Amino acid sequence: MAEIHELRSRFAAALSRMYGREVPAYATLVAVTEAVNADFLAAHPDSAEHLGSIARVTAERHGAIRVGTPAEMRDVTILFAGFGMHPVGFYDLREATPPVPVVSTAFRPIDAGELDRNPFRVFTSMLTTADRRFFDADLQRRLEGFLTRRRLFPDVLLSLARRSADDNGLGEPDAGRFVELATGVFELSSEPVDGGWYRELEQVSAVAADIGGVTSTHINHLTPRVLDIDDLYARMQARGIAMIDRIQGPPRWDGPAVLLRQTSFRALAEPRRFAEPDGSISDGALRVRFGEVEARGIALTPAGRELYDQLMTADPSNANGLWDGRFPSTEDELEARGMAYFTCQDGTRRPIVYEDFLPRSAAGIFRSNLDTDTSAAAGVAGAAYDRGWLSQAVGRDVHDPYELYRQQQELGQQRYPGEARR
Ligand code: OOG
Ligand code: NI
Repeated sequence: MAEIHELRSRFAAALSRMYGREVPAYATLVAVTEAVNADFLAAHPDSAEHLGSIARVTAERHGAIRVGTPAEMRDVTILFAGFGMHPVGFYDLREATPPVPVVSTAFRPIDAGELDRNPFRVFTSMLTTADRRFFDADLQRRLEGFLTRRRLFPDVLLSLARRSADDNGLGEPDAGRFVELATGVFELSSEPVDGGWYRELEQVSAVAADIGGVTSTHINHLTPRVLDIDDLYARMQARGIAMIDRIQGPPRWDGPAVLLRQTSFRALAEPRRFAEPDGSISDGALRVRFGEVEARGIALTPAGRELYDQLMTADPSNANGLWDGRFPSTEDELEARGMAYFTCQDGTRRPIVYEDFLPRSAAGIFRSNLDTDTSAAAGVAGAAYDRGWLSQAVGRDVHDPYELYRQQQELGQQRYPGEARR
């Protein structure tokens, strides 16, 4: 019997192997990440594992996929539940500048033990086809028609996933079959792309073409975790790999690592065949897949997050030094001001790692494989999507991340009474 966490580890490892084969720059990224982590561990043996064991950090990955409809989102929910990954958080990337016409959630383990065993997560976005600021009624109808006709996940895969979720794992050979089928659905298809349809969508929105212009989905990046992202960024550039122009998230500073810092390399053009309106097949290229790397810090409470958001608006790279003096510069101060979550382990205070994403960074990362931005029509009402709507759509409660961190903190305090606070 392979338990659910073992299935999740095998799934993450299989995706990483597949992606390394297909996107060589990703294999380089993983190799450089491992080198940076080894050097960091050697230089800081006492603190390197403060935010997670080196074993966890080495295996840690997140991926991203994009789907087109609530029904596809529901199937994704069933599939990932089979790996012990559940929807957490709601991200509305339509609010970013420039906007991205999707709403998103992250599928991940939700309890501390499962996160420790393997924290694999997948950022999952759904195209907002009903939003008139991006899609007129005719295009909405044709897009939804196209999307309803495709099937991303075979029934046999979804029934294995249901069984795994019910029984907390699968016996062999079903376990192997489940991991193999699940990995296969996220492989890039070699089917010719309908050129006319793809280009029509691209005119309106490159994201719409990426999602709704093809009959399958694919993993569009995988992200290893690094202990020093500034060092990683410099080493990748030194190897001649074109990175996006900055590291997203909190600025580099001497205080505690909070939330999430991320950066990526741009997607490279990959050969793709196109079926043309006259029936011919032509050779072309699409820039679909990229690589990303991230450094994770402490999870902030709503109060901490509010201060973080204020500072990010006022002084995103700490160029004016606004962070110094205003944002807590030690874990003691974070705890005293109620701005971050902590738990207790063997009688000592341990920070709770941020397991989620940041909408502003996500919108920036999203554009790593898009050549053009989408603009929202002015003076047109948008479609309402929120966490409640998404819960309805997927038939499952989409968890509130703050609630999960708070529970994790309380559990720690119960296990080590009186030692949660120093
Ligand atoms: C998702 C981008 C968001 C992150 O790490 O913030 C993301 C996408 O490009 O589909 O993965
Ligand atoms: Ni990502």
